[in-house]
Amino acid sequence: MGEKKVILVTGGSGLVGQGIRMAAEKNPVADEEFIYLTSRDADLTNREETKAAFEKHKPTHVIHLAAKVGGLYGNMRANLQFFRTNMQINDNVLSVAHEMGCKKVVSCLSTCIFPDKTTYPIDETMVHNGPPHDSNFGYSYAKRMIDVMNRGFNSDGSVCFTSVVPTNVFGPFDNFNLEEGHVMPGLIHKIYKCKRDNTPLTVWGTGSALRQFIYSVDLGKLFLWVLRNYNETAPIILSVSEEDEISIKRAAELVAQGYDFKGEFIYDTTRSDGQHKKTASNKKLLQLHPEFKFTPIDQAIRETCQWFEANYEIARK
Ligand code: NAP
Ligand code: GFB
Repeated sequence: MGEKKVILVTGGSGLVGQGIRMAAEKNPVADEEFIYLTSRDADLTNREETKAAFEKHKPTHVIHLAAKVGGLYGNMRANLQFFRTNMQINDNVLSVAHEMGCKKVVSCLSTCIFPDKTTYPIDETMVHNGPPHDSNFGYSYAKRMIDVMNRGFNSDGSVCFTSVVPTNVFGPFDNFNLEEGHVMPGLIHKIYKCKRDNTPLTVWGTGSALRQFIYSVDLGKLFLWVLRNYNETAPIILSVSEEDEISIKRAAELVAQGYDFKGEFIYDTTRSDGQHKKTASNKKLLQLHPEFKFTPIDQAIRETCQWFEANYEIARK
C-alpha cells in the first residue's frame, strides 16, 4: 500500500465535485481519503478562512474546483465580479496549498478561456495566444492566471501544480437556474416545465452555436485519472472528441427526447449566441489514456433528466 493521500476537493458540493465523489465512491482506493469542501466550510475568497481549512484537514493533494461559475448570460452581466472573485479564490488556494506543503494540486480551467480568434481544433498550447471571447473575459483571464501561477509554484521542481481544461459540463447536481446556469441544465429545466405545463420550449439564441458536452460522471473519472497519473505543468483538455460537437438546436432535441417532449421549439434571437464554437482537441488525453470510454450523450442527458425529475425539490434552480 502506498503513502496515505488526503485529497481536499475545493468546490466539492458542485456539479463537478459531485462527479468526482461518485467516481471515487464507485472505485475507492485504499490509501486515498477525500474531503469535499463547500463555501460553508470556508469562504475561499478569505485567506484566513482558506488557511484554517487547510490547517484543519492537512491535505497532501488538492483538487481545486471552487469558483464563481456561470453560463453565458451570468458572465455577460458580471465580468468584473467573475474576475475578482476567482482571482481571490485561486490565489488563496494555490498559495496556501504551497505554503502547507501540498505535493500536487489539480486546478480547473475551461475551454471557454481560449482565444476567440483562433485556428481549430484548439489545443493545450493555445491558452494565452490572444484575447478570450468578450462575453466572459473576466472569468477567462482569472482562469488563465492559474496556469501562470502553476508555472511559478513548480519552478523549483518540488511540487506538481497542474490544471485540466474541461469543455461544457452537465449532469446531476448541476445549477439549473435559468438566468445564471449553463445551457444544458437550462434546457433540462425548461423542457421539464414545458412537458408539465404543455407549453412551447423557448431556446435562447439561434440554436446554431456549437458545443462539446462532457458528462460530469465521465469528468469525475478523468479527474481521478489526472490526480493519479498526470504530472505535467501544462494543462490537459478533458473533452469529448471534435466529431462529438453538436449544435445547441441538437442539444435541445436530445433533451426533448429525454423527456419525450414533442412540443414546439421557439428561438429567441434577441438573446446572444455567445461564442459560435470553441472546438477543442482531446488528442493529448486519448494518447495518454486511450482506453477511456465516454458515456453516449443521449444516455447522459436521459440520466440527468431523470435525476432532475427525481430531485426537483432540492435541485439548484
Ligand atoms: P458549481 O456547481 O457552481 O460549484 C461551484 C463550487 O464552488 C461549489 O461547491 C461552491 O460552494 C464553491 N464555491 C463558490 N464560491 C466559493 C467561495 N467563495 N468559497 C468556497 N467555495 C466556493 O460549479 P461547477 O460547474 O461544479 O464548477 C467547478 C469547476 O469546474 C469550476 O472551477 C469551473 O470553472 C469549472 N468548469 C465548469 C464547467 C461547467 O460547464 N460547469 C466547464 C468548465 C470548467 P457552494 O456549493 O457552497 O456554493
Ligand atoms: O452554457 P452556456 O450558457 O455558455 O451556453 P457558453 C450558451 C449557448 O447556449 C448560447 C444557448 O449559444 C445560447 O444562445 N442557449 C440556448 C442557452 N438556450 C439557453 C439557455 O436556456 N440557457 C443558456 N445558458 N444558454 C460558458 C462560459 O460559455 O461556458 C462560462 O461563459 C463557462 O464561463 C462555460 O466557461 C463552460 O458555453 O456559451
